[in-house]
Amino acid sequence: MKTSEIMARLSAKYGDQKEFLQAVEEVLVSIEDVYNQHPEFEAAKIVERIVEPDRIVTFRVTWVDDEGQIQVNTGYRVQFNNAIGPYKGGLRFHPSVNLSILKFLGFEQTFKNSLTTLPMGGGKGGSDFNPKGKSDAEIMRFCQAFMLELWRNIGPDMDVPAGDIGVGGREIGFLEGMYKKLTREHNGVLTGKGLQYGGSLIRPEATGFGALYFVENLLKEHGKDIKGKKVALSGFGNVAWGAATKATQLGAKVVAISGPDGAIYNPEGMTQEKLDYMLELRASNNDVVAPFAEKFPDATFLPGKKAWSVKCDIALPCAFQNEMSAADAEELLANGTWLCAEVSNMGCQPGAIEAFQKARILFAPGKAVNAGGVATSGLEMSQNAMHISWKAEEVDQRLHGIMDSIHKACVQYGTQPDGYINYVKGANVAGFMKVAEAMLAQGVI
Ligand code: 2IT
Repeated sequence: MKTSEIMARLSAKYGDQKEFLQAVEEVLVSIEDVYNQHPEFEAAKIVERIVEPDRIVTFRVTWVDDEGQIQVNTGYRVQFNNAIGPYKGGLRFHPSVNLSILKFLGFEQTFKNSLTTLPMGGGKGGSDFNPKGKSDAEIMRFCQAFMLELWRNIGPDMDVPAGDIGVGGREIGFLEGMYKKLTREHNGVLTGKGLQYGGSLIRPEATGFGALYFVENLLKEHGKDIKGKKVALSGFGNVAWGAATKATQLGAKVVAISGPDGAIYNPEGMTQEKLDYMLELRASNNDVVAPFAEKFPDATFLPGKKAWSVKCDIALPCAFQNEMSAADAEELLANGTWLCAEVSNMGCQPGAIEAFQKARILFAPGKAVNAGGVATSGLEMSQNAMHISWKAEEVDQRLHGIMDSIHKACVQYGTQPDGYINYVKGANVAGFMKVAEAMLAQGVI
């Protein structure tokens, strides 16, 4: 297998799918030499097969807004690969959603889910619907219309969607309600459900908590400790909140957070009141962090700035794909940052990763760092299948164990001859091997 040849073929076919091509190239570059030591992979055309989703479902979503106007959106479900378990992955509701983004996310999800140690395949879906400024009733009608089409394609042993950007507990509730109405089955077909109807404790916190458990492992591996370290993070959604909460609990100081309108310089770190306010801001649906500085006088609003302009030890992008550019990375490096852990999916542009790796600082990719979210979804599936619910401590302990094993797998497959751990390579190779071997075992399908 030659990455350049596969990429040339994919570019000719999907030239406009920039994010998808970016995600594929990152994985292929990492796995190329290991792959070529396995002639059985080459003979079975594993790479050619793994870069094509099993199938893509596209549908029209028609709904009526509060003014009585008919609105039309596009819905998708990309069922990428089910070699190791049912398709599993979130739904994203955001105006930027298109096939390139959902294919990149579904592709990443396949390897991420493989890393979790749980039997889950990869999928992703969503819509170009923009939840910003919509009333609860509009959100409900949209979710119902979306499920009216999606329901035939999902099932607890077939495909289990969850949340992603723009889809949280409220949306999962409306989606579950319509699924139940249509099928008359309450079977755990979605994860991220409310606790009253089959949800798992710790699921809302899991992505951010898991990321910090991964960071703890990474620091320990390098003889370091998180206590007293300065953390900068982006985003003020559920994931950023979970990361800020756990970082603070572990003794780090979250000195910067950023949203679309600018950054907050927060030299005193977080308090419970500030963490709660992060959630409040998010619920307001206004997409701004500026009010944070008005409410807390020890914090300063830096209009139009990113969190990366604040001096920190650890950078945690928690917002969106490609949110960190090479220039951002250079700014962090110049300020002495020595660890960057991607919490968002593909949060760093290739130039940023290159800059971090060239500077030999610690860098870990999203598919390893943020896998705690989907792993806890997997634990929600297990609880639903057994018709039981575990205590928070039990879920947290399992999440901890899973993040430990993901870190271990990265070290096993990513340690370079000079001792530097290439976590990108480690995560990609470890995630790939399991899926490839499962595909091989299952024949030509
Ligand atoms: O990117 C992700 O891993 C998620 N949005 C969570 C997916 C899930 O099925 O919980």
